[in-house]
Amino acid sequence: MGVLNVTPDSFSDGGLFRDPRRAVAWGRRLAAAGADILDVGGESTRPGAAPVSVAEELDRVLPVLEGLRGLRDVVLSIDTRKAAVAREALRAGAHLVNDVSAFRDPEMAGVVRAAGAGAVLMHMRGEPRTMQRDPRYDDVVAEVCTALREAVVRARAAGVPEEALLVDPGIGFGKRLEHNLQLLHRLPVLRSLGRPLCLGASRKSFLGQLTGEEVPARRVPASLGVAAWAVLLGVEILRVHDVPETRQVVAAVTAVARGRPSGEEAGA
Ligand code: HH2
Repeated sequence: MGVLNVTPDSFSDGGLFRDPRRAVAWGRRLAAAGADILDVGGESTRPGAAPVSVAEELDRVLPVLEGLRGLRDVVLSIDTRKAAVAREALRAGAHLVNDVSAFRDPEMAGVVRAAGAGAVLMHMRGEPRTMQRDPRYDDVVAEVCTALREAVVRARAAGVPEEALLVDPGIGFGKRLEHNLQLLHRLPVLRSLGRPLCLGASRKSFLGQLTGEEVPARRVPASLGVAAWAVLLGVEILRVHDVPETRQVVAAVTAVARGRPSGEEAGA
């Protein structure tokens, strides 16, 4: 999943793609570099980010989705917490709703159901503006797992089929360094949810804490290391800024884990 933020303030690519033509061109490049999904977002959810109105968010994302619809073999995802934004984005060609609040908007499940779309349910404790103010857990992995299990149950009760749902532990969303590391270390526990896993660790600040690298765009090596770890532990969707680099990692790591090149039968 390639990240395509059409925002002035995203932590890594903020301001790069305010012109929809540049955003569409970048989306095409990500797709050509091997992204299966393009995740278009019009609201930054970085710690401390200010909320954006529905009108402003739609103004940012609709021209980009319209410019990208029809790209062959690419799933278009809308990264939003607002049902009103998701509804219009699905009409404009999106197939998947990536909701960092896991359907807190009471109308979101209905919008996803009506469109027959897929959805990523991500764990976030609190709100972006305040979520990094001293988050605490007794057992972060168990608590994230329980919250995601409940989110899946609620979505199903609202009529969204289970097959349409993916889950994401929400690295950096209401979590300190040790929480992020525990979640990554114990990723297989999340497999008990029985849904495909999505993970967004790319360039995030915990990698800056670990490496001392303050510039997000220079955290690519650390991001790739985490991508390799996640693939080996069975994560199906990696949400990343650096698509060609991550593709290389996935190709190498999956072949080594398999012990043979792709396409060859076992024992060949
Ligand atoms: N992280 C961000 C945004 N959306 N969605 C999922 N499913 N998982 C994530 O970890 C995730 C996400 C934050 O990163 P980014 O979009 O690069 O920055 P910003 O929120 O500043 O726009």
